[in-house]
Amino acid sequence: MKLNGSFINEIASHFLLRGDVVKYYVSETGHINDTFIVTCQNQKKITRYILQRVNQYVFRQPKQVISNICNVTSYISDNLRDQGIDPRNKVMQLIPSTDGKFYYIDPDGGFWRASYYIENCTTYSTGITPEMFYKAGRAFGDFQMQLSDFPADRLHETIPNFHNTRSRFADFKEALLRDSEDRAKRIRKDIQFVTEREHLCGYIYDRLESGEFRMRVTHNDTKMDNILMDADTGDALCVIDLDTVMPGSVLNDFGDAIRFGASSAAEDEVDLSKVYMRLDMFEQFTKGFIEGLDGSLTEEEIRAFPMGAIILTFETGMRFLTDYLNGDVYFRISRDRHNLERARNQFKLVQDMEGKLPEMNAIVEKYVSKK
Ligand code: GN1
Ligand code: MG
Repeated sequence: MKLNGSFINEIASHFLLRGDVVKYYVSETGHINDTFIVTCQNQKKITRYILQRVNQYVFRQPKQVISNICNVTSYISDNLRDQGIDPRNKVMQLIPSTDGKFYYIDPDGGFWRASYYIENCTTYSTGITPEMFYKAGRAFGDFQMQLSDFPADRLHETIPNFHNTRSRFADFKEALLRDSEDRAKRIRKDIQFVTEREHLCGYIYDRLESGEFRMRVTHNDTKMDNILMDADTGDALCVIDLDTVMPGSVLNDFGDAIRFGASSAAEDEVDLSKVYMRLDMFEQFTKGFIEGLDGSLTEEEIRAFPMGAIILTFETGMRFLTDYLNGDVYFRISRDRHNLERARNQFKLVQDMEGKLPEMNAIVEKYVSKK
């Protein structure tokens, strides 16, 4: 079905929104779900909302995603209220549907949800300053802290083995073996880059299994554009995109944030001479993240931050390459070789981080004693 104005109106009418839709636009950030920012008017009052169609190829059990979000957001909101803090604008809030659920399934089977749009905020993919990145570190650290006592058994695993790098490697090998689009012959070097690094794949999971790293409740998608920053003060207000909140290692959140935010270039920059990791950004995020986690990190976890950054970047590059081999079925692309370009960009970053490992280690060592 075509997603035109009247269709969006129809979807909106199934949620308890104030007023009628007067306009909407499509948000281009995010590679997975379809996102619409809709403006509603009730007499003179204007309210904006986010309508999202959940990608059901990626999220096979979308109701479980909704259940996780409701659990997590109400838990954090209650805690904030207990501390005398108003949770509005600090925690994302789903809006009920007219039949008392938090989702609506359209006649084509499309799975929709609605939430408030937090006004006067900006998200950043590029142009991030070290100061902003420090604030993002605090916000992601703080987010994890707020969930430190959350009963993990109440969470569904919305995407099984999401950050299990070993299982991501197995997916890559399977895609390579199938080579359904006959693309492998063009990317021998990229394939070699991945296979040479198979030994990295167990780094985080082995330590989680042995108990060396604590199993925590983590966000798992800590891209900089998943934080709303106050447009006036630049303060980090609210962590969004809670679709993948699941048990995991602290390194998932640390590493993914560095992969995206400490890179000198966008995730799909094709001029690889522009792609490297900025140590000043690495340091600022590390500082903020450790402060946000407020003494709950172990020395082993902090010392593993640099490897976490390398592994999460490697894993993401491998996921892009896997999707390229599979014919671009997972990540949304806007040009033919987009996933291949993204993969090469991530591999360039991995290489650069490998070279900067001693400097990264020296930075985290400074903070081990301050934790
Ligand atoms: C996807 O939806 P978005 O763009 O925030 C992906 C992340 C990747 C990221 C790479 C559910 O996140 O895991 O790191 O793209 N989300 C899912 O940009 O797979
Ligand atoms: Mg996401």
